[in-house]
Amino acid sequence: MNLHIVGGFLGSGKTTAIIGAAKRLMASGKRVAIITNDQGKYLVDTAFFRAEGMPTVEVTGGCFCCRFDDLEKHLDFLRDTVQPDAVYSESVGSCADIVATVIKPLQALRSGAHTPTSLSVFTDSRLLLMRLLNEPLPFSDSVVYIFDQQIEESSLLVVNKIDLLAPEEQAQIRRQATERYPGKTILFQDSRSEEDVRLWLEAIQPGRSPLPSESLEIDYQRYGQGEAELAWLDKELTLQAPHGAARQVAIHFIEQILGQLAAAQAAVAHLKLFITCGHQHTKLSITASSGADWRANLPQFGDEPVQVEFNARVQTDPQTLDFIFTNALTSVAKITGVQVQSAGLPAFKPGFPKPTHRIAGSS
Ligand SMILES: Nc1nc2c(ncn2[C@@H]2O[C@H](COP(=O)(O)OP(=O)(O)OP(=O)(O)O)[C@@H](O)[C@H]2O)c(=O)[nH]1
Ligand SMILES: [Mg+2]
Repeated sequence: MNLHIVGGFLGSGKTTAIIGAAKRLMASGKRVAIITNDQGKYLVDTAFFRAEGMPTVEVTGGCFCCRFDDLEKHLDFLRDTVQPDAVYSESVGSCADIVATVIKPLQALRSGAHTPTSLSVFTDSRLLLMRLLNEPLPFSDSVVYIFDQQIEESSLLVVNKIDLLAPEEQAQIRRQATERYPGKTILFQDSRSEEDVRLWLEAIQPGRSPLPSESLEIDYQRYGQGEAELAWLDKELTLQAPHGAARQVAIHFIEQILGQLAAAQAAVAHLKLFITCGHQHTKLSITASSGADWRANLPQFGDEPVQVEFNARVQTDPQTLDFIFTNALTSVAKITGVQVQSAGLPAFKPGFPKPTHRIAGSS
């Protein structure tokens, strides 16, 4: 059972790449399983993987590092039930220090029963290019610290969404990243391209890309501060709109949220919606570097109730995020003929990271 750990910042494209890889492997007769991971409880990614027919288990309520025992239990469970050829474990996008707290403990404990095969760290090429050019990212210093630390600890770095850069920017990021990270294997990838996913799968074959041997020297105060500056909200909505109006109502809801977040100067790390209507399902993402093109990904819905799983990871405080969400719901409920219900827990900020194990130094 090959275990591939997939890390990297919120919205960088981890789920997209895993879906592409898993589909490719499943088409060739391989068994694949997924482990999702999140600080929250109702995960859009889990719903999405399951809707794609992929056996998926989840580690919730904290990163793999702080929920290490749950991770091990899930690995045992998958090994004994699904018996997959490959497991993809997607870590929380605000998680760093994976080498010391996940990779090395998996190698060292229980005689390495679940030694990982690979660690890929994803980064959004548009954010990385800004960082390499010393342009400010839309996040606080502590959140940017997490972004940097994730890259720092990688030995296989996937510079993703390369298709969203202009040709001259692509040349620039290839040059700059290669110069800046001489010791790393770097893939410049479009995770929606079958050919690029094939190349990633090749790069994570057993023995192809050695795991990092060096644990980070990381400042947990700054790391914990960055985590605490991101508020998280997970909700489930049911929306009933008059004939033909559901898409417009969904657009109104999202526009309300985005407008209020912008007014509060709350930077979006990732807004994710998994929308189901009858047999139709759609995943919609808005990330730190998205433009306004998200509307194009919303299909016309039928007349059945629209179910929405909603995950928000935003640089603000939980009260503001709750307030904005409630306002948006109220605004939607005022539209004639629309009924909307929501369930889920209040917004929260992740607790200080307390890894179950931490193995420092180099191996
Ligand atoms: N153009 C383009 N879009 C991409 C690529 N990879 C991912 N995306 C889009 O980026 C958005 C976020 O992708 P996800 O795969 O959900 O990102 P993630 O890293 O799993 O996000 P979290 O789980 O929240 O940390 C989605 O709208 C994807 O369709 C890519 O290579 N090119
Ligand atoms: Mg994801």
